[in-house]
Amino acid sequence: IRDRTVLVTGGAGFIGSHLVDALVSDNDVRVLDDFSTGDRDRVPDGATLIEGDLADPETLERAMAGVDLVFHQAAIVSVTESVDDPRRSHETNLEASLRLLERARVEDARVVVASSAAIYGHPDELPVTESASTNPTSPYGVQKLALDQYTRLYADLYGLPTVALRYFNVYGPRQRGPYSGVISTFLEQARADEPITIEGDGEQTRDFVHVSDVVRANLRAATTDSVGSAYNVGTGDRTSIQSLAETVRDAVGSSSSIVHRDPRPGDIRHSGADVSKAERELGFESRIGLETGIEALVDGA
Ligand code: UD2
Repeated sequence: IRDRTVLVTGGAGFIGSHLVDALVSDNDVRVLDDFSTGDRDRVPDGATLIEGDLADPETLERAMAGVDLVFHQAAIVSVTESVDDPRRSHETNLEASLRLLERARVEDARVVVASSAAIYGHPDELPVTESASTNPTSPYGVQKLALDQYTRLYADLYGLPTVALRYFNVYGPRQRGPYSGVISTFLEQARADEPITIEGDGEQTRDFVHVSDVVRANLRAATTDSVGSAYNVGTGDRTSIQSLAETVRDAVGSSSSIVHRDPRPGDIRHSGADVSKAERELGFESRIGLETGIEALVDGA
């Protein structure tokens, strides 16, 4: 992608900032972020920063003025927070997002939206295809499901070029904070030679996809002719949390023990993407396997 005016909402966050890095040299990039979880240092000099809340209509309008393309990554990503305060996360994750889609109509901009595997809830079958039933188990999942559906509907009803990307478990550099995901937690524990804490028996599985692959999926979605669709973004491989704990410990060369705590209430047992639709229609395939990705993390920061 070149010579476009691009808005990345949540552009100072984990996934958004990697996207900004991929775009900034060839495009006019705007970052909209309120730094609630994002980091100021991640906004490169070449990008224009719009500091503010996505849920503030004036800020949104300013950020959207004249854009060709939007990567909508901003959200309250904590599932727990959404359970504690459904209306607050609804406001950002759904209401503000809907306003963003409305502004995109005005600007005639393409929108690529961050959807989530959370929309599937406990999957009926594995791997999960895009046509699987959707039974989210959290307000966060309900909000992402509604956003995912609105994204399609805006293509159907108004001809807006939209794509929804249903992220599975994304990991990579810059992921941190209290709700940042099991890989960053295990990595921290292993580095400190503290016990690695598995919730439950560790036999639960996830599809871990590296953030650089997620960036490539977004770039594909920005140019595809297959608009009005949703795509799983994962690797197609599932890894148990037990085996993840061992892989992280070995990669770090840590003397951490691996301990078990109570299972997380409502935890999804197994999650894994069927990625054939993304392969077929977006030409997207993940490139970084879990061990490679973890080794890179260990060698990195
Ligand atoms: C992921 C997404 C979430 C939502 C959800 C949908 C991340 C960070 N979160 O949540 O946004 O889309 O999928 O289902 O990608 N675990 C441990 N020890 C720890 C931390 C976690 O054993 O210290 C386990 C946890 O119980 C779970 C697994 O690791 O079984 C993954 O946990 P997570 O919080 O990284 O991600 P998940 O799948 O709950």
